[in-house]
Amino acid sequence: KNKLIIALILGMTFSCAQKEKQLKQEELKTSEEVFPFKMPTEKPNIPLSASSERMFDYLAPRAQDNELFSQFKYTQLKGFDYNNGDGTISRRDPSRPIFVDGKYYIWYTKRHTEVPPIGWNKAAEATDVIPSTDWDLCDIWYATSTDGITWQEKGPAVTRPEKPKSGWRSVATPDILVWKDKYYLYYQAFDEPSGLRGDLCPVSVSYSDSPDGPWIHGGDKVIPFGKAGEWDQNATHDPHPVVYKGKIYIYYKAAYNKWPDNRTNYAVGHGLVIGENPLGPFTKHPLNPVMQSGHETTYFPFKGGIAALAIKDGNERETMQYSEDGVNFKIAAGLSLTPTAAAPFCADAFTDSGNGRGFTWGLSHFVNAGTPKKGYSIIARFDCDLSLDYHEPAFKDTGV
Ligand code: AAL
Repeated sequence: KNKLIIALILGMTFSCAQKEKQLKQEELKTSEEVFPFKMPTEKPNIPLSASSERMFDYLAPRAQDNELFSQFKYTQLKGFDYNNGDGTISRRDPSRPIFVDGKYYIWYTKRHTEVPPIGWNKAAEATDVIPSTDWDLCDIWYATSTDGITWQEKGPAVTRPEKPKSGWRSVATPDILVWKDKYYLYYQAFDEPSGLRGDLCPVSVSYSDSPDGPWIHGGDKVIPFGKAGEWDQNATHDPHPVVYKGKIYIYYKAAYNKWPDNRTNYAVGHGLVIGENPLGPFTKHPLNPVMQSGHETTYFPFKGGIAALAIKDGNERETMQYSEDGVNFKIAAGLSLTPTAAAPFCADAFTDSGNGRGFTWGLSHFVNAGTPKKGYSIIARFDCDLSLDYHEPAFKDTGV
């Protein structure tokens, strides 16, 4: 009888062990089937590593299926003269192109000075004709193009007003808004050389009935500084308007502890102001900063929400982010060789379609195209595949 019981116990133990082994093998088999031969589109119900788990947080687990992933290709523009690269002419921080009557229009920071910038650390030596940085002593110029590659520089759009009006030292970093058949240029207005307290500057606005101007001054400090001690207490930069949910959303940048303070605590955040009149007033979003990484602002309608390209600064630099509400952004894709100060051509940036389609090209800038002593910037075109309507496999990460 005892022998029988022992045999039974042994038998049961053996079959349990067998079952466990079989289960483990099945698990393994399932996991092997799922990775890496066939990437699932939805999270499989099996134990996953942290990285595998995370993949399903993106718009698609495979980068090449992710509509907010792309690679970037750059093309030199034709039609801009740079004085043989001697550093006396610079173009940077382009606006997003808009298409009006068969032509693309862009606005940008243009510096044409007798000498190249002497550097922000020597800003005290800057004069009325010697620029400290690349964006000191600048005006806002515009150019048109029929193909986005060859541009015709048309002339100044907004120039520096006389001293002591806001922007007398430099007007720079413009972006455009089209609202109720009128055009609005938002830009930074400097009252001191950059590198001193010049960078602690606010945003001004000018408007026109035509993209060819003339431009009428519409106001200063339209994105007011935060109160003392707040993250945007002394700078509102890179204004970037989008029309969303019937309102004007302007994203902007502020750098914590930028010049002339020491830069050990330097960090960049982006805020959002919302309004219904392009000349203001605008209300700051209570959750500002809405973005804690990135440098120059690039935001665009995508599906029902807003997507953003975060470059250069912060833990999440070189990422594409997406928010369903224009406020709460999450990483949608990691990117590389991202366009600096990117200004995409989005046909729906101001149409409030509720179904943003993305873009396939835009403009960006490259800084210090010259030697450090002849520093200047150039505007270049980038092409990519961030459009829901047009896909070019060459830009996707094919792994080839
Ligand atoms: C840029 C922008 C702003 C800064 C400076 C000129 O690329 O972030 O415009 O003030 O650098």
